[in-house]
Amino acid sequence: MNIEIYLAKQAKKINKALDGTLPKESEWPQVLHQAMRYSVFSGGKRVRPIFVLAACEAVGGNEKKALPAACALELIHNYSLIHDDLPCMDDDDLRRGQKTCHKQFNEETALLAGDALLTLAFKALSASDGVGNVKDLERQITAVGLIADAAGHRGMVGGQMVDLESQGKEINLPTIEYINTHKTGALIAVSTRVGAYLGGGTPRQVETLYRYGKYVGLLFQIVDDIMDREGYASAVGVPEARKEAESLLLKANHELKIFGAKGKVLSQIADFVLNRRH
Ligand code: GRG
Repeated sequence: MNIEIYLAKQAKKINKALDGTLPKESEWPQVLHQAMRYSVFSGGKRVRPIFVLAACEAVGGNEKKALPAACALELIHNYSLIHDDLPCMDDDDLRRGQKTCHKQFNEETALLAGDALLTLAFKALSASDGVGNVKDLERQITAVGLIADAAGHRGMVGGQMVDLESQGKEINLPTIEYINTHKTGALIAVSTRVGAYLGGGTPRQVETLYRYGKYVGLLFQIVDDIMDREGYASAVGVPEARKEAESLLLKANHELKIFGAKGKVLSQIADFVLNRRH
């Protein structure tokens, strides 16, 4: 299977589900809904939802059960990008090659669009269409908690806080690792974790794919740092960062062994993350 074709097909499916989840632009207050849609449909790669669906597939699960969580992870990711771009954070004018939300609309609207996307993520997680029975419902409720943990103060928001506190200071490697595993890594790791869990995976399968997700999440951030000559790559140097990335890829692929042929897609996605150019 050609991985690029697979990724494009999955992204299309996720975009369709996101379109059905997001409010229509014509709904009042229009400007809020326009800002939410403007940011979500500005060309993201859909990495996190693709991981959710691929992990579900690896455990032989029904994709329908994981699709609401896939959308939720992408909505949370987009809220984080909108807030990250605000003047009080990174103060960026461009995101994905187009105006950031607060530049296209205004700061107040961007702040609220981010808030609304985060809230909508949890509404999406409560969707009942993927639920077949009480056991599915139990898994769905547990997944809400896992995603909240990954997105919140012990996850992405915590990582962002430490990143902010570290600005302009010399930071040590453990702090960089904390930032990487929390700010970016937590959402990616929870993607494979809940994908496997909602797909009906056994505890061993879920834990294994969670470890895979942690390795790939770190790999994703290190590759990003190498491209931008920032964070980990600037602390240890590009050759060392590249070596670490390759070692993470091996560790991630090692975790997939128990899945045999069913782990092939996840292995190809990990290769793609290492070799990506944007
Ligand atoms: C403001 C609460 C809050 C959190 C912000 C994730 C994050 C925390 C900030 C993003 C900053 C950043 C550019 C990190 C580098 C790695 C990264 C997460 C890149 C963006 O993710 P992609 O490549 O983006 O998946 P697309 O555009 O494809 O969706």
